[in-house]
Amino acid sequence: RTQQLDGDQLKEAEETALQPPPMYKVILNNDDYTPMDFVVEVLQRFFVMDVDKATQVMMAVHYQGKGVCGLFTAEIAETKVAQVNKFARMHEHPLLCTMEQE
Ligand code: TYC
Repeated sequence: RTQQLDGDQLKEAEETALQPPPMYKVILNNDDYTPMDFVVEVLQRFFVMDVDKATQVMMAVHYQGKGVCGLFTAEIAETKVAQVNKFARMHEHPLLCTMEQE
């Protein structure tokens, strides 16, 4: 349903429309059990990294505890998190993917 806006509300809506959308970091978390090769495959499959880049990110997560896989709008970040966690569970690995606002 169309809503009537007064002058201030219109100005606010116009300003909001000009703002870039909030961005979310998709985070991969380290654990002691998920095989390194599986993490590399996940990064290639869901974050379109080549094997060298995926290996770099995987090792950074392994040594630092967590790492950023990419920066996305809310809906895309939520989809990536759900896809990675589903894929990990399907293969019975504890790999955990999360997101946080930038
Ligand atoms: N720490 C795991 C191992 O030694 C590898 C690993 C890396 C797991 C990154 C999760 O997000 C992760 N097999």
